[in-house]
Amino acid sequence: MERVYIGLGSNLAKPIEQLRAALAALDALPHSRLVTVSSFYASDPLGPADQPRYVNAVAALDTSLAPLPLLDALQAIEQDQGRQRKAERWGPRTLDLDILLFGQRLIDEPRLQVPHYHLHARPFVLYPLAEITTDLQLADGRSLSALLEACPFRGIERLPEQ
Ligand code: A4P
Ligand code: MG
Repeated sequence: MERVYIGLGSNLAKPIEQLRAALAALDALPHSRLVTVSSFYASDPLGPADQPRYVNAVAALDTSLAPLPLLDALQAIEQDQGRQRKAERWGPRTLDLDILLFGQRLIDEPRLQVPHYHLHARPFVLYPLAEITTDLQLADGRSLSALLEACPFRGIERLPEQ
């Protein structure tokens, strides 16, 4: 089993329910076990400003799936929850599931880059990740605490227990 961190995000069609449904689907994945989930956070949209705020969270999953089969499974969950892929970058979506970290792997394939390329710039990823880990070192040598220091807690808000 390897420990994988997955970022969840939604800003359409009842985001909190979208995240809850996604967590149930993650828990039901074969060869996998959902270990922990962070609090849910409301966050200002990154990208086009004319879209609703997001709800974000990070989940820890232990899995023996290989990276690409896991990506396929995550994309199937996104599709099941009505995700429509549009040309607009960073536009609104019912559900986005990103592989943030996959054990200590460095992956650079056409369909998958891990660690997630933009994790360092996203408070709605770093702060929930910090909530469910301690002393996290990324496979590329960066430490989560250094990334947090460079990324202020701004534009996000921890939601009360769901
Ligand atoms: N892909 C490559 N690496 C990965 C990875 N580590 N995890 C590829 C998941 N997918 C990965 O993603 C496009 C392709 O990225 C996939 O087919 C996969 O092969 P997508 O989900 O189809 O498209 P996207 O999500 O619109 O593109 P992108 O650039 O990945 O967007 P992001 O980075 O996911 O950003 N604001 C707030 N507040 N909260 C958010 O959660 N999310 C986004 C989307 C924009 N603004 C946001 C939020
Ligand atoms: Mg994505």
